[in-house]
Amino acid sequence: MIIKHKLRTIAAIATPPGISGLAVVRISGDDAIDIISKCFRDKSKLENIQSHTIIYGKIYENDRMVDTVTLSYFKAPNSYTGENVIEIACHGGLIIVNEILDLLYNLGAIPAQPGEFTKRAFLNGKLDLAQVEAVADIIHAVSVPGTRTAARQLKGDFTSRLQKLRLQLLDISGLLELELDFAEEGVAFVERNKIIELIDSTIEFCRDLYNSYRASEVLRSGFKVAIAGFPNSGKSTLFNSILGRRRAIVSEIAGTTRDYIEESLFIDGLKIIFTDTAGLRETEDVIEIEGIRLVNEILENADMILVINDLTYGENHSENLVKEISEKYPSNEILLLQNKVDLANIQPNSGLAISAELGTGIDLLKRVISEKASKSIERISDILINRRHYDLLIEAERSLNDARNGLENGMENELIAIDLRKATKILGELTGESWNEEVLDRIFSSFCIGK
Ligand SMILES: Nc1nc2c(ncn2[C@@H]2O[C@H](COP(=O)(O)OP(=O)(O)OP(=O)(O)O)[C@@H](O)[C@H]2O)c(=O)[nH]1
Ligand SMILES: [Mg+2]
Repeated sequence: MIIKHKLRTIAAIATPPGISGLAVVRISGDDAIDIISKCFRDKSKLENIQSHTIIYGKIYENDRMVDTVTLSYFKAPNSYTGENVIEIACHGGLIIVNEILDLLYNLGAIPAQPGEFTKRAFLNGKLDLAQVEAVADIIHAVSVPGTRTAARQLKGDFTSRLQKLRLQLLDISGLLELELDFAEEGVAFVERNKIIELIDSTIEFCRDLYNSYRASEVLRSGFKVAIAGFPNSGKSTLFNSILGRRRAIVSEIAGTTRDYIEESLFIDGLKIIFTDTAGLRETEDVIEIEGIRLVNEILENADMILVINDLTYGENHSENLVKEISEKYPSNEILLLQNKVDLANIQPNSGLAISAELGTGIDLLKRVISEKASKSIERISDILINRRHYDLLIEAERSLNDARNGLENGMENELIAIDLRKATKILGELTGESWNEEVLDRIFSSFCIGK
């Protein structure tokens, strides 16, 4: 049950700073109309304003006209936040929009915190938590499919699906508890195999979702490709060749790259993040040691690792390195690249032959990467799973398994019902049926001001 909070009226700029045709200042709260009426000339228009209409007028600071604006009015509860909301569309740029905002503060509004408009929408029951997270994902989206998934999530289909499962679990817990009252008569209100069926389908629901975590991360932030290999194998040359510009320093001195360099490209609508790393070797150089330590972190977080072999030393020169990396990061896609094919007099049997220097094989490599990236998002369902969801789903699965084992081992109804109710509560946290301030703070800290 969400308690309606009485909160002060907030204001913020909702558009990005900089030169633009228009900018929007948003104000939300009980006093929105009152505050605007103190600086908007054409009072009669404002007094008669209808919800979901736009009026044109002028904003004044005392007797000085600040700007000509349009006001869009959304009367509570039919607004984004569920409160009275006015959006002031003024001229863009840095000066006017800030003057209007300062004016609103002087007249009684307070600065909105990051995501506070959306937080109020949640507190007023306009959006559930999964929808709130979808809003953040839409704003930060780096891929077309990611935006589409977030838009589906915003529509609320996921919430309805989840809600249905939760209600079924709650019904069953209720029936199991009811059976206790009739224990002496030995009445069973619900068949055991029906309960197991429902538990199994809920477990599958959880698994499907948490298995799409990696795909969701790719849609949310990009497909990460790390370039690794021995020093001088041509990693930085390849990095530059993929980007089509000279971004990293290339030299014939082994150990040129120390710190890692990250750049991204959009290939077929997906953001691909490439990272050039320090060459892997035994070294005494402290900076290089630190660079190599970072390589491990990068490889661990990568979706795909390109291991570059210098073909002039033979095609099996990096064999042990590939083996070591595959064993260390078994879930990562690993691709061996045989570089410097222009210098070597051999056509390798393993890996993809390229010349980072001359650009040979780079288009094919990009195609392979793009295919792997597309494949990695196949598992996506109707919600972008984030770390919070992932942890909750694992926890819910655990409780459901406990309930399932309990049923199979003839455990008492009461204990099974406890596990089922626990799973229901955890699943409820996904959409915010149950929530606490700490969870909300964490979610909204990633929002921008004005949203
Ligand atoms: N002929 C030829 N030379 C290449 C090719 N790729 C890289 N090189 C040369 O190999 C040397 C090393 O290249 P880098 O790209 O700096 O190698 P790296 O793997 O980044 O090296 P570190 O940063 O030291 O680990 C440079 O002199 C490059 O010009 C290639 O495909 N063909
Ligand atoms: Mg380098």
